[in-house]
Amino acid sequence: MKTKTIQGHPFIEYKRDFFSEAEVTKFSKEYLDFFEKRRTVRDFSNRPVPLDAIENIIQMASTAPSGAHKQPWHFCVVSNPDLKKQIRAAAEKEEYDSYHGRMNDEWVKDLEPLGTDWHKPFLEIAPYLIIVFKKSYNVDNGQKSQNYYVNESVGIACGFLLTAIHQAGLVALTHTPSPMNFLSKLLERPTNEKPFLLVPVGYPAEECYVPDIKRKPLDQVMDLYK
Ligand code: IYR
Repeated sequence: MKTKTIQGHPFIEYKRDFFSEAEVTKFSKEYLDFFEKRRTVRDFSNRPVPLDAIENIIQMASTAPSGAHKQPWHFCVVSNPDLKKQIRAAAEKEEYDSYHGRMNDEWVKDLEPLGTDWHKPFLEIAPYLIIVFKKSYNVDNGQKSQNYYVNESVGIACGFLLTAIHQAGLVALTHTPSPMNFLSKLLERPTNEKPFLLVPVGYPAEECYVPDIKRKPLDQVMDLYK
């Protein structure tokens, strides 16, 4: 393996397998078709999922790029039924308030096609809840250090997480209970960590329904500047 030194730091040569233009087009289309099948799911099965799979999925999420390679994320994996019950109760309390006055009329109307309300049974039914925390800064041996582009970095890691879940043959929900600070308390997280996203993961229920909604076509999400 070829190596060199830049600004006093070691670099290693990086090579990828070469794919032709035809292969690149074919692979990207296959990937598109596969990800067109991803749906956000609210009807979960309680069927067990191997912990190994969850660990692989989180390791995959942790391959995401991040500001100055600080990897400013932490993933809490909850399978304990009592803890899931407490998380559900706290989330439903916040969501009840959100649906009864905290969200404005336009917001509530925009959610109607998704069929959501303040009830969150999936928080107890899904075998695993992955709670993603962002680390606004680090504390190592009492020493504080900075992180950079934390929201961008953790957002990308969550994208990788959802990708890995779909690849594994499982389903997920990007749940956004608001406010989320009850998660810091229940999971006893340090003050440099803030909850970012709650992702129930599992198999879909045998009878699982998703809203009949369409994604924007390419011409509505892309402009080409040639
Ligand atoms: N946090 C609420 C409302 C909600 C918000 C978004 I953005 C959604 O895509 C769906 C629901 C809830 O989780 O029910």
